[in-house]
Amino acid sequence: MPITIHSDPIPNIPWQPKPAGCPDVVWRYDKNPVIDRRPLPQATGIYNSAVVPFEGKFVGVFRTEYKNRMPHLHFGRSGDGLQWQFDSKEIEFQCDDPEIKRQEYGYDPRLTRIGDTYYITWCNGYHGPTIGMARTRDFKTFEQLENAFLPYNRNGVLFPRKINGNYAMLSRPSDTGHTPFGDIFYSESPDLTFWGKHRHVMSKGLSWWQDKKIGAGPSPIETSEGWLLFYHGVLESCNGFVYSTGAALLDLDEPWKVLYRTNQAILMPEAPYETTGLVPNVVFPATALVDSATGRIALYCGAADTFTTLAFCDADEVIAFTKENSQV
Ligand code: BMA
Repeated sequence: MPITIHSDPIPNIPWQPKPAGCPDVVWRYDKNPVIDRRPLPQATGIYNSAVVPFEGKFVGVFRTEYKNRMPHLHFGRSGDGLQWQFDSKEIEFQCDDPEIKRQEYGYDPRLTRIGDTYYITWCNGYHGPTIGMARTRDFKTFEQLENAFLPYNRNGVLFPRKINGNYAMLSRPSDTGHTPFGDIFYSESPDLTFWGKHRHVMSKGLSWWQDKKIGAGPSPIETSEGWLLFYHGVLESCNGFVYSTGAALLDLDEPWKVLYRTNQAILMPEAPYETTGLVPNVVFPATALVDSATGRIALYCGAADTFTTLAFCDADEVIAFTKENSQV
């Protein structure tokens, strides 16, 4: 039975076919990095960022790291998803409540469209990292909402539709530091303010590439085979953490049930821009654009906490690979 993908087509999705002889299910853009070092005068790099199609072009919310090494969220736009222009000032969120607006830093944004509204979730500094939320319809004004969870939490990722009548989000409870642990959990909310019905989705472990911690990547993609989730898995070596990418399929109605999960990384730090940078050996998927008409998927990844890169895969192939090479 052919796989169906429940989202809009993106006819101008950035894309390159798989190179002949490539043995992998995910392959890299041959002109990486898409966003190089020093993309703004005050920035060391832009990485781990969120892109969506908008009015026939592309826009995004970008983790922009300044020379004091503090991360801020900047807006950017692109005609083709490859050449980007960034606002030089960080996004100014609208909110009357100073307690909500408090943002010591913001990083690792994700963008999720639900209906005609685009939601940003990010790691928000509120007495430690937690999940910040904002929404926009036009990418001109951004309304900040309540932080979703108590500190400490990271990798908050919304599902692109309500589930069981509620908004749904994955997240990864953490600590204030570099968190030497971490599993993915699921939560629901009727109103994006009060979150509950917390469920465990999946744990770190099973094999070494994801032995230290895991975290959701881009918003899950709704397919006839389940929610396709790309996630990062972290190994701790004698030289520090190594961030790779895996894939999983979650049950459509009860997404805390994992149907399949890759028993190996489908993308690991190998290219020079992934192994060399401010934090070596990091490939961190934060956006998955999918063209439902062709099954083409473009993954925007942060690389070495310095660059933004593109990798590609095909929905049919990555789903088949996940099923055939699964360990749950
Ligand atoms: C995590 C986050 C990510 C980063 C990674 C590797 O804790 O800060 O944004 O890519 O570490 O440094």
